[in-house]
Amino acid sequence: MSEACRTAVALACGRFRLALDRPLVMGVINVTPDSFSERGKTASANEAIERARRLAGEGADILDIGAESTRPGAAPVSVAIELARLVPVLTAALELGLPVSVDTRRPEVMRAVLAAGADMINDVAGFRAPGAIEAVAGSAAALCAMHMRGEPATMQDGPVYRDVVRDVRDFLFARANALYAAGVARDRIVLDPGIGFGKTLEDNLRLLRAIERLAALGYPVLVGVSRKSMIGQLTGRGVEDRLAGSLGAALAAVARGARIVRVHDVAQTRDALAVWQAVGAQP
Ligand code: HH2
Repeated sequence: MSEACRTAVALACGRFRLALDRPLVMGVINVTPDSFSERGKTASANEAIERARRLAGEGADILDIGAESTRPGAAPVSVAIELARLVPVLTAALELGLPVSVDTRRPEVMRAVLAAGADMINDVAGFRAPGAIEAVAGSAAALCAMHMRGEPATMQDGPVYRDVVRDVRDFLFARANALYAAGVARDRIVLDPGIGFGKTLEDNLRLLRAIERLAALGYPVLVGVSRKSMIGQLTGRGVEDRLAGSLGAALAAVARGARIVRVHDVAQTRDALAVWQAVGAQP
């Protein structure tokens, strides 16, 4: 496959085909007791289902349900716990009439949630676990392959790159090729530079500035920067107070070519994008 600039026009996403002619908003639903963005708050299944309904009402284009915290230093959970947390929320979310993604690194979990009807698998490890590609290839789900250096427990221990943009782009291109070689149609693949996953503030900024180079691989680029520590570093704000900074980051990412933004604040992000697009659409 060449690196020719093909522009992705639609994403095949399980039961749905999503047009990519405007930026899409993916709403985050954590079913974890230790998510970095909502630390200290326990998200029970009922609370997560309530949140899924609210984000659907706010206009989310995709819901992304995760049951394993990937915050720096987070400990892994067992497959059984991950599935027990995920399945009730997934089952309810699938009734809402929009695509539902599951954020997981585990092939066993991927198989189970695909059997339960998930429309998308979002893997922060880029489908590198043994058996991950086999678990997803035969489905109709969209697949988001994210770049992460190392493991969540250690990823922030002195990240070093030769050239962060080139390293991340080469990694994502290799993951897309591995998926394609396993029979995954190109219009099911999404790539994500993994903001905050084993990267310094400068690395994150370089990657955001280079989204166009990543998009030139021919796949839609997803960016998740909502409430992350990068926003805290740039604004001096705590996690609860990063909405404005997150909106700035989402607009900057979309302006550079991101097609999907993964956010906690769906209504506010949609408003910001609506205004930005209206201005941008004028000659
Ligand atoms: N970031 C997080 C989790 N999953 N998936 C993709 N594709 N891109 C991201 O940037 C990304 C992701 C971390 O954010 P959050 O879900 O808010 O925190 P936690 O993993 O601690 O629940």
